[in-house]
Amino acid sequence: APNITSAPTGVLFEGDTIGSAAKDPQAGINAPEVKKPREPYRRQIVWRNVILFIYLHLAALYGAYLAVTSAKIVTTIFAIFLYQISGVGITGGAHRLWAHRSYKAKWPLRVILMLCNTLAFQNHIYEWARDHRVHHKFSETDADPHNATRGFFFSHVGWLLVRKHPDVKEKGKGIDMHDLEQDKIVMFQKKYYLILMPIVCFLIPTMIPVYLWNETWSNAWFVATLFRYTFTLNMTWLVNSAAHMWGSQPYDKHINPAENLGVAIGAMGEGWHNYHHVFPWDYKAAELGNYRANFTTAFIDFFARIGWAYDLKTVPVSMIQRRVERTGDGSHEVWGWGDKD
Ligand code: ST9
Ligand code: ZN
Ligand code: ZN
Repeated sequence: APNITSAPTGVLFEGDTIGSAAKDPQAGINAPEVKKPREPYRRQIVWRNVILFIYLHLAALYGAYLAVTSAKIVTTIFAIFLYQISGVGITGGAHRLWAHRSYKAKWPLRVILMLCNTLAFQNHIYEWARDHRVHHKFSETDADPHNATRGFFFSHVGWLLVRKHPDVKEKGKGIDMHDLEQDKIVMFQKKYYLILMPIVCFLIPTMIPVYLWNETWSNAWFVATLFRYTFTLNMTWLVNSAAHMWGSQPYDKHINPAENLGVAIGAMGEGWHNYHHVFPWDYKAAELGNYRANFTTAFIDFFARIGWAYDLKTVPVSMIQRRVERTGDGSHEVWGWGDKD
């Protein structure tokens, strides 16, 4: 007879279970289904990622050194330019357009954003947006992929070096992704990501300096490609780490995300993170529309002017005001209510 053990009560169970009936062909069809107690969460390091990220950061340091000692100035300018446009592929694309649907974009703009996004190599849009929706819905819990309550390192990069907490996958299942499944450009990128990403993020940025202005392969690889890529990654990660720890909370003092000017500058407008967690559907990802450290908003506004971006969503001032008064930490500038927007 199959050895059926009854699990102690009060333990968590795995959703789909491999009961003894499934494992043991001899088990009678009437054998009660046995649920296996879920293993307690144990951090599982992915060494491949640890090694790749160590290489990347050492190479980026070397790239920074080459940028000041031997690279042509145009190569450094090119690297900064790539940081900006790949940044927009994340902020204006994966984040504000696809993860939050805070505005709509016609297909030519979506193609541009998809290519800029591929240049940033932060996983394909579908995966990025799924993780990000889970991050907002289950913020600062085990289901949050970069749960900031696990510390600066984990929320910055550590979460990319270990297997995800089972809650991320479990709760993430409930996230509705059908809107992105309907977007042909997103699904195209997803399908061909392993071909597109190496070409757009690594190959072309290395070849352009060599063939267009006779840069050395080494300077092109370390400055325009690896330094630029690693720098952009870190600016992005600061939103998850620094902006979930340091700054003021004018809109909601009960949550960790904060208003952080430094992060806003480096992340092209994504450092106004207290506001963003309270009003995630605002296409500005910030209260003020005056481009204060918010290049992404200027970018979207430009495309709105030529009609490629439309249905830009914002929040009525009165709604912000009520929220500031109810849950803010008191740091909001009270003057100026009159001239918002
Ligand atoms: C990178 C991403 O850097 C950075 C994102 C930052 C986000 C910032 C947000 C802040 C706001 C915006 C600010 C923008 C600022 C920009 C400034 C620019 C200047 N839901 O992942 P797997 C399930 S990437 C539902 O393999 P493991 C699912 O079934 C850097 N389900 O888990 C999945 O299968 P499939 C480059 C989920 O094995 C299955 O689990 N990339 C969810 O635990 C397995 O998923 C890398 O380094 C979910 N959320 O591995 C790669 N998640 O996908 C790093 C999972 O087929 N990643 N499931 O449906 C990896 O190697 C692995 O993911 C892992 C975990 C080792 C971390
Ligand atoms: Zn956040
Ligand atoms: Zn967001």
